[in-house]
Amino acid sequence: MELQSAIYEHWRHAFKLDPEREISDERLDAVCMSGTDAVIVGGTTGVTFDNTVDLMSRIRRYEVPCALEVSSEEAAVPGFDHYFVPLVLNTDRAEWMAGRQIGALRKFGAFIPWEITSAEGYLILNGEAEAAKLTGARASLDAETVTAHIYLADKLMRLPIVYMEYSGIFGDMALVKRASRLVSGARVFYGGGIDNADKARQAAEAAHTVIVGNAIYDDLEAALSTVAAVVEVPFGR
Ligand code: 1GP
Repeated sequence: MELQSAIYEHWRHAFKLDPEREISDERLDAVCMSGTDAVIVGGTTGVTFDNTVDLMSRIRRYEVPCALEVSSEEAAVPGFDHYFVPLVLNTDRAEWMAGRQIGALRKFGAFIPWEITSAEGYLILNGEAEAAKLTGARASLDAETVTAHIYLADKLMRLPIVYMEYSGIFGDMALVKRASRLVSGARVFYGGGIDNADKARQAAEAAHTVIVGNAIYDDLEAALSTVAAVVEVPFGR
């Protein structure tokens, strides 16, 4: 199976929408028509089959590629262009790295559209993020330990994506840039605290793919400005 041709290979910018949060048709229209490369549906808590189907069917009115980050087996909804399965790498709680995934695969493994499904090696680097609390992530890692996690994800496990997650705060771009230089096969996704064009530009210089979440709900105009900001930056390792 060839993962290199996966649709996310050329994504520079993506918006992440949380099925648990309300979004008006007007706002959703602005997000889907923004010129972003993709819309990712995902959230840490309160993601259900019903609210995921509902959001997917609304996004489906647009041409923008739409992916689901599957964080619970109940919310695995058919009909997306791509599926991401997060594996949290910096937690001691094995259930978040392989436990829950194994439980879901025991039941649904034979029915999963593998050609459009990819693992994401998550490094959760903001201890205050919901996802860090939920998974018990060890978020305060020094640069050497982050590097070791990148080796683990990219070289040993050959995961197609390393997701450096700072959700809620703007992260350490030097660290993200270093990760992007280290990887040989993986794409580095960056998400966290991007709420203006300048931060988007900095993230675009550091990561392959820049993901904007909260700003959609907090300041839509600023969120929309991140699309052009990211697209203008050529990514150079
Ligand atoms: C969340 O990485 C995304 O999973 C985006 O983070 O919500 O802070 O933009 P923000």
